[in-house]
Parts: sequence; structure tokens; C-alpha cells
Amino acid sequence: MNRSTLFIEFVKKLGTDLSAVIQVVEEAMAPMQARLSVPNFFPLLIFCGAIAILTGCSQPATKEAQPKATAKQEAPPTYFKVDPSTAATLTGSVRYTGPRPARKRIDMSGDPACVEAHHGRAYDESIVENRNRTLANVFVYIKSGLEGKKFETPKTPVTIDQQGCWFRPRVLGIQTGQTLQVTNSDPVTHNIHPLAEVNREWNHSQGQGDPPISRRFVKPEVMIRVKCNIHSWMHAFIGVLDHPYFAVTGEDGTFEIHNVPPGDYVLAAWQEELGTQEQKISVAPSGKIETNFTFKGK
Ligand SMILES: [Cu+2]
Repeated sequence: MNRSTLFIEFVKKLGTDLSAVIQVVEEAMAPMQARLSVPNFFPLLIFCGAIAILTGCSQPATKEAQPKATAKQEAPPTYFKVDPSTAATLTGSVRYTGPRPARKRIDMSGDPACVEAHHGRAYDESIVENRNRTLANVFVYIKSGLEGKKFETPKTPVTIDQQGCWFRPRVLGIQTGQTLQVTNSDPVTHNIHPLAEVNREWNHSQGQGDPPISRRFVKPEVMIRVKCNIHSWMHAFIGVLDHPYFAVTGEDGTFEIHNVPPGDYVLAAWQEELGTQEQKISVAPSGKIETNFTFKGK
């Protein structure tokens, strides 16, 4: 339907008493006409303009309506389903060799409440060596080999707490679209500031007793460094992946990644000071593959 046909239809709908409509417009315009001394045909101009806008706008509106209808018809995403009868497990440990990392004191004197939380003794955690000569806080993840597979986003949030003027945990993994819940257990105000480069950078201050905040990362990014804009010593690292195959080593330096579909992968281990190591692995159906990493201290 072109504009002129639309206009005719519009006028038909208005009925034959067009003068009544013009009169309404004239009455509405009367006070303005008096103030501005605009000519008498001005209301008619306004009326014609309104008609033109109405008929002109009606076409794009129809065009816009179409993609909406299409969006509704879009099929839900098809997620990759792992066959439990062939799923494999990845295990291993992250060892540490070389000189023991020096225990650097952290000066928290800028905030007495933080000093109090550590009884005056807080130490740097950029390399945490366990008693069994392994490393904690190493992010182990499948770096490649899962391309083309879309995994469902977990409904449960991943939590990061500000506790004792540290981020807890210091290293964590999360899936794209999964909720990151940020809490503050301290009696002081903190600020969580992920220095994202692929995702959008943001920061949020959280005072004592403030409710948790929730955020999401849209794109994979390994790793996002996190700082607190108030306490310079506070750091955390977030690994964002579009699949669930990652783990962070703990006090025994081991990792376990479950429910892995058979295939060839690159398994990577990231440590904040010592860099990233990679190993190619072939995962057989229902296999249990052990992969060990060794980081050498500087
Ligand atoms: Cu802080």
C-alpha cells in the first residue's frame, strides 16, 4: 500500500466531516496563534503535517514489526549433550620447582580494619606453594578442541567474596552468561573492578552489609584481572569460558575436570606470575587421563 492510498483510507476512516477535525486543530492552536501571530492557515498546515507523519510512519512501523515476528519464531539454541557413557575425566597436579617463593609482607596500614583482619600479618599470594610442593590457584582449562559445541549456561551463580581485605577465591572460573555474585563480608567498603579487555570493563563499590551484586560476562576471556579501587593490594583473576571444562587447583595442587566428551584437546594451566603452559591430549571414550604440569620458580 503506497502513501496516497493510505491517505485516502485514512480520510475515509475519518469520515466526510473533515472540517470538524480541522476545527478541533484550530481550537487547540488558537492560544498559540494569538501569542505568535501565525497566519490563519497554520492549523491546516499542522494538520497536513500530522497526516503526512502518520502515513509516512506507518510504513516503517510495518517493516519493523516483521523482524519481531521472526525473532519469536527463532528456535531455542541447541546445546551439546555429552553422552555420559563415553564421558571422560581429566585429572592431574601442578607441581612447583625452584626456590621457594619469598613471603612478601603486604602493607595494609592504609586501612586499620584490614590490618586488624590479619592481626598485622598479611602476605602476598601471587604464588601459593602448597606443603607438597604443588601450586594452588592455578587455572586449568581446555583451551581448544571444543569449537562448534555450544554448552548450556549453569543456573547457579559463582560467588566472589571480599573477606579480610582479599578477594576470595583469588582465582575462579565462570561460564559466559553465568551469574557472578559479589559479596562483601568485611566491615569496610570495597570496590570490585574487573579490568576486562574483551568484555565490558566495570567497577562497583560495596559497603559493609550491602546486598550482593550480580554481573555477567558475555564473551570468553582468560584471564580477567580484578582489582579493588580502594585497596591496592587486592587482586583476583577470573577465567571466562564458553564451556564448563575448567578447574582451579587447591591446597593439594590437583585438579579434576569431569564429563569431558572424547576428542583431541589442548589443556592449559595458567598461573598469575609464572605464565601459561599447554599440553595436547587425546581423550578416549570413558577415559581417565592424567596430565601433570610443572612450573619453575624464578
Ligand atoms: Cu577493597
